[in-house]
Amino acid sequence: MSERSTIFALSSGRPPAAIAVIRVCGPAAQLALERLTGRVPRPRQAALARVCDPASGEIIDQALALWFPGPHSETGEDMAELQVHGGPAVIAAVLDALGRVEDCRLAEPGEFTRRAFENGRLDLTAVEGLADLIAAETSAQRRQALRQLKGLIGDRAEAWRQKIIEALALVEAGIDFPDEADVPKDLVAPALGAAQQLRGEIGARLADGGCGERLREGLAVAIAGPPNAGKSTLLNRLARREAAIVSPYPGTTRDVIEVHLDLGGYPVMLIDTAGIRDSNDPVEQEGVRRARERAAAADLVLWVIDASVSGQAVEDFNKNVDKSNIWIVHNKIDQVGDELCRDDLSQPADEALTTFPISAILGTGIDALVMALAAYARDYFSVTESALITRARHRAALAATVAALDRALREGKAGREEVIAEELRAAATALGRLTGRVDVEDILDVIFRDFCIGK
Ligand SMILES: Nc1nc2c(ncn2[C@@H]2O[C@H](COP(=O)(O)OP(=O)(O)OP(=O)(O)O)[C@@H](O)[C@H]2O)c(=O)[nH]1
Ligand SMILES: [Mg+2]
Repeated sequence: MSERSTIFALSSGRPPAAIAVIRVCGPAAQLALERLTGRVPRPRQAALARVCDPASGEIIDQALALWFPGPHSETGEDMAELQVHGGPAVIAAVLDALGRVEDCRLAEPGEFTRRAFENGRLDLTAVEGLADLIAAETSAQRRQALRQLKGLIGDRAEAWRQKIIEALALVEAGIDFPDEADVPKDLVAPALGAAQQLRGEIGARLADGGCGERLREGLAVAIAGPPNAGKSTLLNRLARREAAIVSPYPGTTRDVIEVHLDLGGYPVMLIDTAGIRDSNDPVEQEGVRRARERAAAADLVLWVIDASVSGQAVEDFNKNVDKSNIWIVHNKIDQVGDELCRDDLSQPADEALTTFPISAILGTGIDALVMALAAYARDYFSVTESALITRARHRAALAATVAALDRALREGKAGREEVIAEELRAAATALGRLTGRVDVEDILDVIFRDFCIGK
């Protein structure tokens, strides 16, 4: 530990701001405080401090200084914090002065959190929860991230791992006493019983429809339909900004355009796509291919048709899509007479389809559509409060655990203890990877790289 360098960084947001928080972590944190402020405040108590350049003695700023001696700090190491005035020149001068203290250097992205992980203050799922909390854009995302940070999946995985290790110990005890004929069977049966129960528990968690991951990324709502129906106008209206180009020429949108929305506290990713039609233009063809692909993969499709043009049908882009996941949006109702509009909408071609009459240009009917979308998101996410899995990484680790438990169970009571033990060990290792207890060096860089500097 003594060889460790001391890191520092601006931990608060982009300057200028009223206050900027600069954190220092590592063995030389105390020295850095002494050099810059002349003293070390009492642990965990804010103290007024004059921050000076150690070389020239020039006063840089009047600040608040805090001292968190390890191991009872966020990272588990000695930490100092300076709350200075948030101007770029003040921050630059303090960082420059810190850089001249022996063994101190600027932190890499996520390096504070990485130290907290290495010192056992956070497990890997909590680290991911922390990253999600910083990135959370809606209240539902914030709640999910906080649950994960506080150990919802990490603690559960660790408890499962302990049970597997207990089962493994039973089987291994059986292997150690091969001469006493009765012992192994007596030990293996309860071990397999425990494995069976765990397999059921973890399997149930895997069968959650992926809503935890969806909450991180947002519910995918694709806007699709024939060219010129007003899809991009609708996207802009819902996003309340000009995110997509609108023009009177059919075939305007080519690329897929994504906009993140907060609908009643739930995250929705709205996807505008190219108008679907046959075309000779290779660029448009590619746009149409992507449009079909995104619509087929979306949770909900808003199929937009021009109400002033008759005979526009809904494309059967995916036979597996549930009808309730396609809503028909009759746009441009400002262009049709009252009567025609009412006739059209009271007799939808397919009774099973939900329809919304709107004018994307005037905003007519948009409130009803937004309310329906918010209700859809709320229903979709109503089960997420109990969702454990928020990332593909978690899903893969739990699936590997279940697969290993299945192999152990297949071996059965009459099976070879060595094989059962081996599979139980594999199950425990898969769970250990989830929380970062075993050989995860390869994924650490990937996880911490997503953090900002100063966290
Ligand atoms: N009158 C009227 N015109 C609209 C309405 N919504 C869109 N438009 C017009 O319809 C034309 C096409 O609109 P876009 O939003 O570009 O249509 P699109 O479906 O995205 O078209 P592509 O990207 O080519 O597939 C533009 O001239 C819009 O101004 C509406 O509610 N009423
Ligand atoms: Mg468009």
